[in-house]
Amino acid sequence: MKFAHLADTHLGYRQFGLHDREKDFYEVFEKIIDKIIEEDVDFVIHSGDLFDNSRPSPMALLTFQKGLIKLKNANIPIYAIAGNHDSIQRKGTIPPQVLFKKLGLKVISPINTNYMYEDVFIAGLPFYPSSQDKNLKNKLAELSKKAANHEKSILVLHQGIDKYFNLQYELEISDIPDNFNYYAMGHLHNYINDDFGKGKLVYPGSSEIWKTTEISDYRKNGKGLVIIDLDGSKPSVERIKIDLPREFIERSLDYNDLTSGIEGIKETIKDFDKKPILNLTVKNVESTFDAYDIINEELSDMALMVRPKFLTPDEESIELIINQENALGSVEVLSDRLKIYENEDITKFAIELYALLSKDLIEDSQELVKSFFDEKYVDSEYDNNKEEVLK
Ligand SMILES: [Mn+2]
Repeated sequence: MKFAHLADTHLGYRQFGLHDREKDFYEVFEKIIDKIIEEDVDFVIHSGDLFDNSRPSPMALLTFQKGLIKLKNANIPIYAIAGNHDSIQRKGTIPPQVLFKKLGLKVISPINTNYMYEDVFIAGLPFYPSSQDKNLKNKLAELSKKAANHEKSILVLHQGIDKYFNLQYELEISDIPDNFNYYAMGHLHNYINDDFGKGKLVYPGSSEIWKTTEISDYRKNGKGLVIIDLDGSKPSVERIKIDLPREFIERSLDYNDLTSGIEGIKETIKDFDKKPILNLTVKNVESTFDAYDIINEELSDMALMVRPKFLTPDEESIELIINQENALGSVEVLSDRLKIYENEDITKFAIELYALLSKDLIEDSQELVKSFFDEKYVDSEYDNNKEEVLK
């Protein structure tokens, strides 16, 4: 028996505000679906962050709907959980995944934690924030008990684990029940394939470069999905790389020899099908104005976006300031962006948090976040009545 595992497809994400980047994410998703069908798997697992946010655009929803229908026509069921991006961690809210239940999507939720595919027990939970870690651990213990009755079992989660994710995590590796055969993880955008419990623990990673910090893992492991064969005594995992529609080029240039640096880049990218994103670091800069103009003039037609960073001869970074007179201060920008929530409490909270973080007052910031959360969101009964609405 074979199944495909993917996660963090972030449909609807518009990187750098570019519509072309949004389309890249759709294109990769379509390629993944075609690959899954070609591989003729028995079923599919999506481990969260299917969509980039909890209110996806019609185009993001439609892209998923198309993929889901293709899978359905190929007789391949798909199981999915909500991640931190495509859900709101608040009582009474539902993730967009539930829209597709009638089209056959098997949503794994606190209400419906487990399914059977023939003799395989498939269980999981949506993303739980760290404020809910007790709740999460109790639920994991329940699922572990149920899994004990089955020879083959899969646990689906969208969480950070300390072993792989030491900055922000909700679970330590020892919190994870060890009696499942396969751990279908989501959340970490890099590729991880580890031994754990009775089998394998895998983060397939994001399907596209969601953040430029993912580029080094992408060079090493590619982006894509995994196909798991459950037939042996231990599951075997095959990494399937999916070509990304567009290249990210990272180059260092010397201000004193910009011309030859630029020529080198032009030579590299001249035959690309799609315009690349250029991440450039320009060293020994004397005038950002000058450097910015030259780079833009020479490269902007050949690139989807040029993202330059400027360093002085002492390696200090220089802020590029455009049109200073009309520029908004950071607090104004913040409150402007938060207007969409139409909620003064949120704006006030964000500005206070910004002020604390700007002064590196980490503990005060954590305190502020915690009290805001406790005050606004009821902790108990967190996952009761999610989805009740749609029953
Ligand atoms: Mn994600």
